[in-house]
Amino acid sequence: MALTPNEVNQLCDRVLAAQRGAYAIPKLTDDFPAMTVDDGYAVQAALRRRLCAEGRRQAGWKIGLTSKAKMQQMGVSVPSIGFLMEDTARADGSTISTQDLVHPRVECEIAFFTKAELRGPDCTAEQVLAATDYVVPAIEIIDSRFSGFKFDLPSVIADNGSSARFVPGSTRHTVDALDLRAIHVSLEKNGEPVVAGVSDAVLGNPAIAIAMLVNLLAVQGESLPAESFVMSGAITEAIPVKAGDSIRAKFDGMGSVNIQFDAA
Ligand code: OOG
Ligand code: MG
Repeated sequence: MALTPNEVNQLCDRVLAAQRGAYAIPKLTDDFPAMTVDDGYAVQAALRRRLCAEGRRQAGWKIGLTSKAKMQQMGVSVPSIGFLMEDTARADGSTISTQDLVHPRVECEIAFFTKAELRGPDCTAEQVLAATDYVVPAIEIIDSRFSGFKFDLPSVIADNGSSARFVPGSTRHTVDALDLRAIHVSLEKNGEPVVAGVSDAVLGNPAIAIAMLVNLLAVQGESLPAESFVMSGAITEAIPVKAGDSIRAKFDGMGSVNIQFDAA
């Protein structure tokens, strides 16, 4: 670790202010070039403690940068995890405000809801599948707080993996009813197809990404509690959106998720 506890708190304040004020800031490593991935997780943990101390509740976790398309888009080569708060969930079919976001992007993911605790450091995809109650198609709205959506790994981890909003789809599926490696997804913006992919883009199988998340949590001395909602990472690159856009994410055999964006 390169940051002092004081600096960790200072960066937590900086990120939280940018999240709440919906403004972009320079990536944190511009001021703290020696900052490490562990420092990023220390800032993220401070952020989570701060929100929980305000009485907000955590819904689960997310892992990101798990597909080649995303790693190439963001110039980062290692997956990262972040937390999801209940008050950032939005319903399928809802209208989402862009006014409290900086430069939002949307991405298609498979989300898992767990029925048993999962614990690293040796969690496997098989254990994940056994502990999964159901999976749903989902949209994640990411919104880096960094100027130009440009960052490095320590900075994006401190910014909670660009987490902004998440939209679980309404159709639940048990894992034995699906081949999680072969879900074709396509994203339409304002009725036009913009990007498509197959779920094996996420580390070969999104269940492997969840196992990796559990193992990364273990490094922080934590387990994944039962009844966690977990996003397994974008299948394709993320697509920028603005007020007035409508988005439909279609997951073959799983259903679709629809949202619109509004200035109000
Ligand atoms: C980091 C978050 C990546 C995913 O699913 O890959 C992510 C970013 O690209 O801003 O959520
Ligand atoms: Mg994501």
